[in-house]
Amino acid sequence: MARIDCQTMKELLKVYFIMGSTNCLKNPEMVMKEAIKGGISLFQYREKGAGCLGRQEKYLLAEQLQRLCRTSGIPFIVNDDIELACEIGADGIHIGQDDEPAEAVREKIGDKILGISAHSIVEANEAIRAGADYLGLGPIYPTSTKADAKAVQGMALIQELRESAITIPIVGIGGITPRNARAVVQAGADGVSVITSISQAEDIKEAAESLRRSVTI
Ligand code: 3NM
Repeated sequence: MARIDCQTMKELLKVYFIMGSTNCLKNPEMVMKEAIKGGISLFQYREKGAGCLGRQEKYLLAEQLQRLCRTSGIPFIVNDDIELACEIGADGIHIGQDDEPAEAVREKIGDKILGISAHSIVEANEAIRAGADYLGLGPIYPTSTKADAKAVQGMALIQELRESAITIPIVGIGGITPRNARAVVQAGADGVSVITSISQAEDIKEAAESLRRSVTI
């Protein structure tokens, strides 16, 4: 398997749904099925926060969600947990700045997709050097989903990166909804990453569809 190409990565980032058991008001598998029907393009399993699952249940849920993704051809990314990603044969891993150094992660995962969160041009360039396939930039808007989120940065970093001719695939994250998603793509992101606006939507399928429409510009 070769590294994912830039254009394919950009397409996958369009509606990037992230979720773990603590983000759901309904059964996670039900949420996932509806999100898939609504047209999500990529999925990240992120089991974090108060009340999150222990190791064994986490593995079980990961495998269940991965199965649903596989049947629909949606790549399955794991947040942080390299061991889990490798053990279940995930399609990729997403890491933050406080996780294991990106070069070491790239070594371990070979050609799997590597996503890295960045909050400045310096972090973005380091991530690119370390072998990132895409960057997650945020929080774009206020969010209460991530307890240790950095200061809201709006579109500034996305615009700064694009003006400095950085072409790596970029996804915006943090407080993104169908109503404010278009601005993120207009600023230069290839897509939007969301937790709450899909996982806790009254109509999950419609929320995903609506995000898809918003980012199609
Ligand atoms: N990372 P919601 S913000 C997981 O800024 C995550 O890097 C962020 O959740 C960052 O869509 C965030 O519910 C939470 O706002 C996104």
